[in-house]
Amino acid sequence: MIERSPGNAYKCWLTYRRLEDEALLQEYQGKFKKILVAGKSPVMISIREELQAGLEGILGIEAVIGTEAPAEATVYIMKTDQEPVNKVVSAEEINKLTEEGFLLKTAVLQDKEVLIVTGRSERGLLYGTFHLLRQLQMGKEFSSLDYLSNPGSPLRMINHWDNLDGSIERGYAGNSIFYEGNELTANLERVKDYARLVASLGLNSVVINNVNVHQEETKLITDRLPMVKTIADIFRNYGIVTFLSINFASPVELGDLDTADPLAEDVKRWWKDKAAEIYAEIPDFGGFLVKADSEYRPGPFTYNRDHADGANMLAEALEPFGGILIWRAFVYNCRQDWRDLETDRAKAAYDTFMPLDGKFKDNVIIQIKNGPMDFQVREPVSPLFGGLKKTNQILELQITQEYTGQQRHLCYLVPQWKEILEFDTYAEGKGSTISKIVTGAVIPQKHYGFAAVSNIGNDENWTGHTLAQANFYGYGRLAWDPELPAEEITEEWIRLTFGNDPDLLKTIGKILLNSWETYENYTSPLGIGWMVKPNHHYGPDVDGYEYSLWGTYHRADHFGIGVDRTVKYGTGYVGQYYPENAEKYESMEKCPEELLLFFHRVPYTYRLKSGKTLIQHIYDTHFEGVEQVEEMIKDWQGIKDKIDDETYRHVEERFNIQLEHAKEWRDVINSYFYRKSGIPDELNRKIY
Ligand code: GCV
Repeated sequence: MIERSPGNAYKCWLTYRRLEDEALLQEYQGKFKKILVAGKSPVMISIREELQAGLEGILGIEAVIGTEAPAEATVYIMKTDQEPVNKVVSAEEINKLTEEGFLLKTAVLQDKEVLIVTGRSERGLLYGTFHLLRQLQMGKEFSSLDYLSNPGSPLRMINHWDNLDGSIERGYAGNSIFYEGNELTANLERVKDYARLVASLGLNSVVINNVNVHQEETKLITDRLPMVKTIADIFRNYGIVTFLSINFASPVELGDLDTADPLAEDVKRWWKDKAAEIYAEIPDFGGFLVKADSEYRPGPFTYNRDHADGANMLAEALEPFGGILIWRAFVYNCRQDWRDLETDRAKAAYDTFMPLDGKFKDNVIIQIKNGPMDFQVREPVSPLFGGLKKTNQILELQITQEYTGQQRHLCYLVPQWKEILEFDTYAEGKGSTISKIVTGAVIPQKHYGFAAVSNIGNDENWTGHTLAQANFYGYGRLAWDPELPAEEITEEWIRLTFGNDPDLLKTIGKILLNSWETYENYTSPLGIGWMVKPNHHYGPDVDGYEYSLWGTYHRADHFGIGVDRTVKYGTGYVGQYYPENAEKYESMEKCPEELLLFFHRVPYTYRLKSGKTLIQHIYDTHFEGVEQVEEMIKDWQGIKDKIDDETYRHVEERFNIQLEHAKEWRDVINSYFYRKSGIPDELNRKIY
């Protein structure tokens, strides 16, 4: 049985377990005894602490780590311009390094072979150190090393939907790690551990409060600023920049003005003063994130102004301090009449923001959810990506599993994110993938990158379901390098979390990599989404959103199901894509089948490429999904002896819940469609 003492789930992928391979252990022990970490700044201290902990855990040694070269140092962690590393790093290598990148290489210094971790900035060194520890933990080769890595995007961000009372909107892993009862948590050690997890993945920005900014959170920019400062001080030591979500109506809600009109001079002045006050306390403050005119949040529409007016006013206040203003594109009419067949929520963001392309200041970024609706298990990619050509844009993903099983079900999202990243927008011809857009390679942008809604809470294991830690890990790795294959990320996570045993790699890898498809199979079919229970979004309720205000309809009747979004006959949403994609989506035959019901209204008797009718496909996938969960449980049972008891039991428990709830999904969905269509299952299975 593998040693993984109780409480290790807390350490996530930074468990720093002792290497199993004796020979390797001895070889490494020799190599990592004496280390130079050149510098005494807070980030360099973090590097030193991390190394100490990592080497003690992985190698069982207490390394000598000096700020000046200890005699016979074999590892040097210093910037490219520092002696003696500057002697062995070439100009070419330095040129290849971007501000936050790192280089790990073996070199000969004073006749000795040494390992160098270098970069242009302390952040680069921090990321290089975490990479080094990862390699050690995975038992990688350290001779003739020459590995240079730069992050693909400058902005690699986490958004917390934490409220000051300690609750988390769409949080499934306990309460906030930051706040309790409208005060800062007493457990700042945990905030530091969180910063370590974030930095270990190369993530560099965190928004510390919910985009729905209520009364208490509005005060974060005034009375409660000291709380922000405390968090920012911890984050800074790990190279993390702190951002706040703000309430657009703050000047009114805080009682200072009677308007929040973005063009009013006193409003502009108010925000400028606030920005100055924040930067006086937190000089490296990142900026604001804003949800405006969305789901009852205030915004510029109240004053007959547009979103460029709103965003630019705030951006101007932040500009003198180098701050950025992130403005969410999640704007739609959340009071739609379900009888209104013209309005299509999917079109809303594009319709709102396209006319404003080129009107935003260059420190404004539009944050766009991956799909046009809201983080469903499957959606097409938002046409705003690459649609906007003169506007900074970042991708917003959701790590927290709001619609994907709420961390009770396993739904590993890296494969979904990879599909999104590989989607070709054709914005500048073939190859204009999302991955290239978020790394600034398609459209000229000053700011680009990633944001994702956190799945972290104060549960011992951070994520509720221990295997959901892989989602946070996977997001971080993709934000660093969106080209990384899903399989590689998955393998890394398993090695770091559970060890290097090939059985574990194979079995947990299979479980994780199939879990998204499994979840999709037993929930809502072919891209239609929204068959969840309203409000809390857990469990099946096919018509839960059908006659409501939210613009989320499947339009099922006894002939068929789906929304016609074609240009020719439907809502016209398809026309928001570049022609190469529009042509595909417009046609029922060419439309990727996994999105068929998103784009088309399809009769139950329609034959899919598999030769099956739509109705038979719905029945089959739902039976299959449950069988896949059963198989997942068997696979997990097969590695019982290789997982510590606590983790084994915890995951098994969640899997059993998942199985019960998958059956519920299967039966509700199949019965619904059987009753609507009257068409029996060809295999005569039990449908109620
Ligand atoms: C933070 C969905 C969620 C809301 C969330 C909103 C958003 O509607 O259900 O909880 O609010 O998205 O992204 O702003």
